[in-house]
Amino acid sequence: MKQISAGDMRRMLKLYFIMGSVNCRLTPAETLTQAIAGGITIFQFREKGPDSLRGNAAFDLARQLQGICREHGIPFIVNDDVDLAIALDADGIHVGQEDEPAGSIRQRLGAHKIVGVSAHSLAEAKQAIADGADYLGIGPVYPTSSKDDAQAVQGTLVIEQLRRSGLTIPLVGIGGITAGNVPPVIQAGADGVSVISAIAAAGDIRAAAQQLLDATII
Ligand code: TZP
Ligand code: MG
Repeated sequence: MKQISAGDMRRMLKLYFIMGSVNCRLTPAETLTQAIAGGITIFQFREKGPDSLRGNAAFDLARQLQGICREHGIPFIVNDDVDLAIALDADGIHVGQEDEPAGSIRQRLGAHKIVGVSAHSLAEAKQAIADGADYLGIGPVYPTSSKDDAQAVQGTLVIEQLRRSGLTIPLVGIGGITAGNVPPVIQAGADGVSVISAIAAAGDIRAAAQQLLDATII
């Protein structure tokens, strides 16, 4: 099977929902179901933090959420854990700079799985592309309380810099994104936005996702 096309990847990245059990107000399954009803286009399972599930409990939750994604044709991506992605036959993996390098992940997963990489500079972006990444996550664009070890807030500067440098790889902005601050991220050159709290912690999850998706159309 061949690598996903940039066009398909771009369409998938429009509204990228990320969460784990610690991010949810409702159950993760209910949260994901409502987010899908609201129009998310891809999902990442990110079970992280001091109170997160471990071992079998994390695996069982991942499998449950993958099942929901499959029912609705939503790509299911695993954060960090390549072994979990392989065990579940997930659609792909997302890694940061401190995780297994994308090149070795690509070799382990094969061409047809989605590989996403977090990048914070032009140099990191170029390296990820050379390693075979399908898309990049760029941020934090705005202040976020969902990631303890987040790097400095960068606004839309790095996204603009990557596009000005001629990089055409699909990319999403991440960090503190809400329906109200989406437009500058897309105008800077992102193909979509990636959010945790704006959906997972929303009072009306479905409406929140709908508003975010609408905001990406500029
Ligand atoms: N990477 C950079 S910022 C961030 C991650 C995982 C957290 C995004 O969460 P939120 O709640 O959308 O700011
Ligand atoms: Mg990571």
